[in-house]
Amino acid sequence: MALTNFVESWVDETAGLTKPGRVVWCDGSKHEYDRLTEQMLADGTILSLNSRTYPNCYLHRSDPSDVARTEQLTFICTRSRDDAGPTNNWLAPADARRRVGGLLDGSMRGRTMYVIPYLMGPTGSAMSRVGVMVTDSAYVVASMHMMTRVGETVLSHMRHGADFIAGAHSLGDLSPDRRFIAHFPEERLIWSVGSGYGGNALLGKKCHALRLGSWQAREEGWLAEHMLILGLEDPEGRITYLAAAMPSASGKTNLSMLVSKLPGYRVWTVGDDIAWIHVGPDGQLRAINPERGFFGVAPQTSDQTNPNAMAMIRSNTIFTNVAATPSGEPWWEGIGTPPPAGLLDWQGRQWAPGGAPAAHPNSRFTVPAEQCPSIAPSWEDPQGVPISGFIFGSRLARVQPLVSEAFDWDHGVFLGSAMGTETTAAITGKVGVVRRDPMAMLPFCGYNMGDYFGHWLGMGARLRTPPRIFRVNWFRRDDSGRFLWPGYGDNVRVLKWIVDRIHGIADARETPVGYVPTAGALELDGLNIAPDRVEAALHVDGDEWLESLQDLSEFYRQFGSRLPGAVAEELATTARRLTT
Ligand code: OXD
Ligand code: MN
Repeated sequence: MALTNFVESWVDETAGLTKPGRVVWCDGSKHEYDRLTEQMLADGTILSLNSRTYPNCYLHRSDPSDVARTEQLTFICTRSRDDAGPTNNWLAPADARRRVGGLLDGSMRGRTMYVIPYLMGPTGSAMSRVGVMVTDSAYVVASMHMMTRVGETVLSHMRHGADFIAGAHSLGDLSPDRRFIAHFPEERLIWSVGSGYGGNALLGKKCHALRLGSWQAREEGWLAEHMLILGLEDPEGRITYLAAAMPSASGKTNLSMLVSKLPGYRVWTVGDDIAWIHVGPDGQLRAINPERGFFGVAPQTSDQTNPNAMAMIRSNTIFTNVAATPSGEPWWEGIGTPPPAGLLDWQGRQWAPGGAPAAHPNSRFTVPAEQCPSIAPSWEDPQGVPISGFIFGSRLARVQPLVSEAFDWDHGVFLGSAMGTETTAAITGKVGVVRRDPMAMLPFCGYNMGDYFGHWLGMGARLRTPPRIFRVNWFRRDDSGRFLWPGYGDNVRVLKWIVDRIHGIADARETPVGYVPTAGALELDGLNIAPDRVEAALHVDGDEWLESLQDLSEFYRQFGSRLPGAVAEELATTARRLTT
């Protein structure tokens, strides 16, 4: 297939800027992947793991200063600052071109520039979108092979010659002082320099599928969300699909691959991180997973918390920043086996108990989705899967009950916009601080978040039957700091209530913040939990809520006139319900 002129001329222009020693077009083949791994083994970018117990698995140790997304160095570069909105870092496009362009200028001298044509979404789907990325990192190319569909043939999905997101990535000198991740939504362009780490460097993921994706979704009338997609199969064999937004490192991967503790129920995985959701011709929402692999957080992944993930990462996996045992196996905190003598930490140093964690808290595995034992047969359906419910989940010790259901679409959008969460290791900064993270999109919404709430409200109006919207919080604690709910495989009990509500067969009581399960409505058979703990997990505390609404109205204030009236109205109504 002939390449479009637009793609060729953008690649030429970028090579003119970065001045690589040579240019290689990637075809996405196994042969190419094998060649890249050989080369990376030879130059030390990756190390082999135990080829008997972890065949075709490798360990990559990143630069120690390059271990997480760097939100403070991530910019949305729109002509008008207001279009990026108060929750994004903003640079004027001309300034960004000067500053980031200065770093990209000659950054690939003596290096290979790989050109990666890639597809986000299943082959043959009208919902899939094309990207063309260049990079000087072989590790990024190998990771893109797993996370996206790579090869020139994907260009046939373009609707016209310029219908692609262009992304230039260079490792630069890896210095955090010369690191930028700049998005130019008006030009459908991403420039990333100075980091080789996942979300900063695998441009298909957060930069394309979420930041530019959300911009494009608003223009074209769909949703690009930080959501897993799962199907819950019930004992009658019916599968109900749900999409769930949760902040980074808050258990999305575990939930999407959950092994049910309830007989007769089964979770099917469609995606673990991102959902692109369109309105079908019949007024039904349909979702695809734009990714092709999983880039999951390793620590605390075990046979107890996520047996499916443990099974899928036994082959063809790249581990990043995990610890390594003397027999060449990956190890991390919470893997379920004690640290063996002779363990090497994530930087390759001898590890001793009592010190810093052996694996970096944000260490990862990158693996093809098809290796997941619970992957849904429908996961690559070009039509997507029908979405019957949305879940917004956050990590909060207080306030938010285990599960609640919104009164209607607008109330659900309000509850999503009100999400607060305790921060985790997936971003650089403080861990465990509560921050507002509407719909888990704070770091990923590529435009003014006030407009984003408006876009959500507008989508509801286009739907024949808008999906029900739920809030969940697996992380509520008692006064002594112990989790009230066991979580993991037992979360299927909450999913069952959600699906039963959707099908009109589960009981709920009304509270000022939504419907919560009545005593007895959650299936607790086989779970050894005191009734007062379940009650505490479901409790709605008026004072805690009023306090949190105060903080929320502060958060909303920054959006000024871009905050939709309906959202402000929901806040006022909730406060009224809580005080009367
Ligand atoms: C991720 C993240 O890597 O959200 O998925 O940080
Ligand atoms: Mn994520």
